[in-house]
Amino acid sequence: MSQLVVILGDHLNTKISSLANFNKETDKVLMSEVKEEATYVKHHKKKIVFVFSAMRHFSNELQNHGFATIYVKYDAADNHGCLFEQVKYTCSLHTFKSITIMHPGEYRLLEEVMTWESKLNITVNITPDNRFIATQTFFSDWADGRKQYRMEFFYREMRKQTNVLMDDKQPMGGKWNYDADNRKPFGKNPDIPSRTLLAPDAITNEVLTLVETQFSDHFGELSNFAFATTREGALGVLSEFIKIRLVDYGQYQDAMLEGNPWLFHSHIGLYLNTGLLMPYEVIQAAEEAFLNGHVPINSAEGFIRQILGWREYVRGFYWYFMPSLKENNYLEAKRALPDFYWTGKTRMNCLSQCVNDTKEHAYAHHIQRLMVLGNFALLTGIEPKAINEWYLVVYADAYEWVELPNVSSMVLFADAGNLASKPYAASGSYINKMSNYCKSCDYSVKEKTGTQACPFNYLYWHFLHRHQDKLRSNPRMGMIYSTMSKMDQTKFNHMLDDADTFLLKLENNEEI
Ligand code: FAD
Ligand code: DLZ
Ligand code: SF4
Repeated sequence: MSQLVVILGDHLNTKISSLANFNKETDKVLMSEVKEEATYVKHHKKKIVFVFSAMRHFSNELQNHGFATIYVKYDAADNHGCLFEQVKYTCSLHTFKSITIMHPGEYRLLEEVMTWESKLNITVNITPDNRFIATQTFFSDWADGRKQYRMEFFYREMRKQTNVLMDDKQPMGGKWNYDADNRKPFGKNPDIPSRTLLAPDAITNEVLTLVETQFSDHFGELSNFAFATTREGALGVLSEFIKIRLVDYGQYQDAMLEGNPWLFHSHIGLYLNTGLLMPYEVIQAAEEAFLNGHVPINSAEGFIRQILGWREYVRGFYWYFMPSLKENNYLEAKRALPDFYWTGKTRMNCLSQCVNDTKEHAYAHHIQRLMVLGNFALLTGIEPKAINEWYLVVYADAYEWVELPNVSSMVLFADAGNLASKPYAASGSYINKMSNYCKSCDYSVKEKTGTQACPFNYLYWHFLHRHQDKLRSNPRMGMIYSTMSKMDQTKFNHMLDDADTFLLKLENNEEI
């Protein structure tokens, strides 16, 4: 009697825990491209191409390694449209003693998988998700009893546990964090290396045609698809990043540039989140580059912190706080999502640039997501469910376990500070300092009031003013509220009026 190992579209690695006890004589793998997973939100077209093509390549790799694999294409006659029906159908054709599946990345799917045993009357083994370094128990042991759950302290524990960038028990270089060196904007005509571009092969071309026809109403552009779709390709992207861009990753981590979202970032989030790359091998590559003297400590540490710190932390945070995490709305935000998040049509150049990058590439880097697109959602009070869904749709690396903590807890402060010590709210001057967007904007970042003034300027004060009951007592907000209380009242009221006018325009779907 054999087992059926169900492999999900984001579990694409031969080292996944569900394959650990696979018997090549008796067992079978099932992978299926199903409508339910491709449309539970209307994912960006490029994300679907990436996932389906990577699934097809991985299934071929498994077969080449002697794993008997049943692969169900999206347009196959026996495609049942959802994972459960596909598993049920497969079980009706073969005799399996048990089903094995690695712990799904999203809560909704875990809940669903947990019903299979009783519905199918067969043992279902859920094996631990080993695409992460920390277990869920490690996170909950760390989190239990804490009043605050700051990433920085979790990250230090992870550094100690893994001995990464450690000199005995001390952090290499003497500091845990080199962020102070990592806030440099670009000068004029910066020399930016090109990102790694991979031409689609025959498998990807077939999927491109499928997505073009079956998902034509989804967001995003399909042209110039250049993501890796195999582990080998993803390792190539990683290696080019370590060789060419990591050296400047640190200093330009927060910088933004019109027409180029890629910059010195690694562009590997989608590969980590589908298993094509594993986090520890990425961290080791960056640590080695530092130890060999190829990159400075601020770049190596800054990059490693994103993966060993933030990525591990948000995944632990998600499972620790779900399902209530999804319901948080501390600031009682209820605005509908403005149309420009889909169309890019707004006179606010920073927003238009970031939406257009997203539409074209299914990618925008962290500061674009946080300090432009997120900042606008925070300041204008967009309803958490609407903006969460947008983020889950538009990025090729988006899965709820990582998207939800970043959007609800980091961007929207919807959990009243479990993740962030204060809201990441900023006026136009931050965007102007870190980008060249303002140079070609219809609005003037220097003006605080009036029809030409940058909307971020008055929206920022409107936000602080309308939420003062909830935010004033926050120790990290004391200085800004003290500045607010010393402001010229006439000018301040003018800003509030301008913000009200702007919000009304937004409400009426007028162009902003
Ligand atoms: P790099 O800047 O090169 O960073 C390296 C890696 O570190 C990333 O690939 C990622 O795996 C990890 N990382 C960095 N920051 C974070 C973070 N805050 N949380 C978790 N991992 C992190 N990341 C996703 O993987 N999926 C998402 O859906 C997602 N949604 C986000 C939404 C918002 C509002 C914000 C502010 C951030 C979001 N992030 C998300 C985190 C981050 O923006 C992306 O991981 C990053 O931009 C991916 O590009 P990169 O691979 O070039 O990253
Ligand atoms: C993202 C995705 C997409 C677009 N399609 C599929 C699919 O057809 N079949 C599948 O097994 N997985 C897919 N995935 C990945 C799942 O949505 C993912 O496993 C869950 O969101 C949990 O992280
Ligand atoms: Fe954005 Fe304001 Fe700068 Fe325009 S002026 S690009 S709206 S920050």
